[in-house]
Amino acid sequence: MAKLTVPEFKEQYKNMILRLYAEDVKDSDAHQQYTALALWLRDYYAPFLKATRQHYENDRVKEAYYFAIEFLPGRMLETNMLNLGVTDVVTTAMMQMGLDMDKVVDAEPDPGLGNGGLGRLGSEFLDSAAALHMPLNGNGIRYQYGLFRQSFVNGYQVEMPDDWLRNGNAWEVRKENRACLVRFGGNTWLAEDAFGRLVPHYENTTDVLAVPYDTGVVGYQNQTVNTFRLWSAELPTDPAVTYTLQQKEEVNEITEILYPDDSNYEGRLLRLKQEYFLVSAGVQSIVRHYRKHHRSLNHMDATVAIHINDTHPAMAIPEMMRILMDEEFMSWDQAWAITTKVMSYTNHTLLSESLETWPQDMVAQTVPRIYQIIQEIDRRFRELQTPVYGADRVNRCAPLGDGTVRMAYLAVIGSHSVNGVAKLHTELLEKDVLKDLYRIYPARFNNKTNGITMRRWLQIANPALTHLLNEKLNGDWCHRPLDIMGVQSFAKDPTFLKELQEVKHKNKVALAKKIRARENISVDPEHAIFDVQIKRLHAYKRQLLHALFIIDEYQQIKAGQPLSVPRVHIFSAKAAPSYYYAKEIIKLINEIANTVNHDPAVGDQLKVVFVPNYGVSEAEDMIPAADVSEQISLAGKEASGTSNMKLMANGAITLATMDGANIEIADAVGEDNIVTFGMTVDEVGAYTNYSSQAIFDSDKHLQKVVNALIDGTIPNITREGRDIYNSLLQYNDEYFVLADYESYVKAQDKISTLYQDPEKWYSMACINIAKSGQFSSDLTIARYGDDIWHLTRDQVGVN
Ligand code: GPQ
Repeated sequence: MAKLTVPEFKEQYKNMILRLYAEDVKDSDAHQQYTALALWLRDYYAPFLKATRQHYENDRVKEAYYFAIEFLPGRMLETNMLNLGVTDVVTTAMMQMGLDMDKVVDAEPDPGLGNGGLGRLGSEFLDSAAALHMPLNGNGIRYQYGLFRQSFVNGYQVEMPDDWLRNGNAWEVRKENRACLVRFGGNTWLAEDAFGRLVPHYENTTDVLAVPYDTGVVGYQNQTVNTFRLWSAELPTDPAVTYTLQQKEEVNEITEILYPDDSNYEGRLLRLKQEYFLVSAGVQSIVRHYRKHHRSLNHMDATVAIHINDTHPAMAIPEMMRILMDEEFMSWDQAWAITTKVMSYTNHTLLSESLETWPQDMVAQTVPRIYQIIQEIDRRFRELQTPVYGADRVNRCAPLGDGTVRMAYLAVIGSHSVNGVAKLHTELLEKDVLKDLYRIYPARFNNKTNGITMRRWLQIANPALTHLLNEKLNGDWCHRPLDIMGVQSFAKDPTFLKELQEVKHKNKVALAKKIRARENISVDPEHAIFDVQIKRLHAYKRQLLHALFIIDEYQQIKAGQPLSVPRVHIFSAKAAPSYYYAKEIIKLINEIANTVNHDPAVGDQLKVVFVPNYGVSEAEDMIPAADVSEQISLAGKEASGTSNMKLMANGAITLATMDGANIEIADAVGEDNIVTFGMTVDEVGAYTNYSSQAIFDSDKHLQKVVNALIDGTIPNITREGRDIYNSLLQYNDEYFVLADYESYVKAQDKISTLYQDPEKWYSMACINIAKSGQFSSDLTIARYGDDIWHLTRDQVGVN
């Protein structure tokens, strides 16, 4: 293709604005400018999308489908321009036309179709797969309302609906011709047909039309464009079928909202319907597509892989069995052999409250045929395994138990591969959460440590650092992430370290400006450490530990001892609307901020900012400006974490417990380039008689800090302060905040000391950047493709 020129682009863009809005560019507003640019980009990659699709089909390339109830794609305008290699031409042309590119970028809604790390990981994987020319498709739900928009009123979280589709979505294409029917409820029974085959009969079902909306996933400058498909629930168009008003509502609500709960299982009927809706539509469309090119389904695993991202889509297993048996007339054994070869599963948690278990009667009523199949999976599992492993073990890990369907067990039994998301996490799955199934199927278990896409987190979010890396590195680090390692040779080069410091400074100035404009808080980018904790608000992630330390610093200042280095503590986090305790922590931090930021005795020494409405775009603003990355979960609770990797790649120093992927970060950078503290998993496990009260009683300093929750030091937290105080003392501090406090303070002191030696600090930052390449999701997804799905792909440096 001939290289696009600035005049050509201007011409085409003006035409696009004219066709869409019958206006001149100069009269258009930012949203129109954004939409026209997005549609122009869509036109631009359409031939690549078509060619990619044709290549996969004509060459019978094996394709994988990543099923997930959440995705967090982030804004797509800038990444698509980058990936199509048109950023320079477009930005130059837009500037020449007098348009403000920042406003155009900001006009794009950030699709909040996920809660946090789980959804974001899915989107990073799609980006990386396309970059490697790997045939991976996304399959999810097109929620009409994304994750709530968060604001604060009097320090309390307020949730507002996220009507992200209000102005349409320029990237998606509705494909009504690819719709499927999904059946819910009613009765089902098996009866012989004219050929003597047992086939299911249905009565009184509610049928829902699943309509797909497809978005292109543009590969990095490689002409690959994969498909990201989101399903929307609608009323079927068959005029013979009538629906009551209530049924109509029931259909429409299936894809209306995303459940705003992160890592917390809630057994609500609507969620169960969402899960089945996603898998039924997805599996049906995969089988239908496969059928176009193949006579028999016997070798489906040679060209199809289905990935179950956490247990939410685990009903893909019985749904595949249903289609193969009921519609393709296969025997159970034939169908099971194919299903288990096609399916694979990732677990993302160690928390017992996140493990899905659906009441059996709810499943039986909502998806009766699927329930029958799960019963048969359970029966056969018990029959086969009890003689070998004994009734006790088999009872503990069968799909049905305690009146529930145990989704994680179903997922393991019906898949050929089960992976955790960090080394420690996989080990703990094998040793603890899934130990009985590990005993039965050891070969299925494997680790795939999470990763991040350097395109969004460096090339888009941090142009200054990208520029510096481009200048210093000979290799093509954008295609070969491990080549970032090359900057390590500058770790002792004072000129480079100065340049790195200037990059960080520039990013801190930019963030300070945004914080000033949006939150009306002045922070000092010149002298202060930007200490950042951004992630969902969860007791196990211990934002409280960080908050207590701020109280500690405040008390120190009030006692007349200035801090050795000024600090800006930056938080950003949404709490599930029903998570009372997490919301109390938000209120606490906001009131600490209020007190500290307005106390003249404090001045610029200490500032606290809680950036509202955390999402992908907010992360892109904060991560490049961070000096310190707070990864302080209680050891054994965070499966992996991924903000730890993004912050490291941007030169922040990690302040961490030995949890999740922090351990692998520590191994990569070495102990001199990370600050770790706190109990290890083994120490937590061995701590059988923990008494937070005893720790409190023996530590005067800690008493003063914790008492600030209830003694009026922080105003306006009478109720919250008391509840949090009680959680720490009366309820024995479930997440060992007090046990780790002293070691956390020491670690923070170490941070302050290190920061005062800029050469040392930026040398550490340099090593962190250098070692971040191994956490590229390009490498991670290549491993999924090689070990689990067996896909073809382009090379991605060494792996
Ligand atoms: N994670 Cl089970 C979520 O974001 N939501 C969930 O519902 C579950 C897990 C996270 C997990 O907490 C992080 O440690 C991981 O880094 C992330 O998934 C991606 O694997």
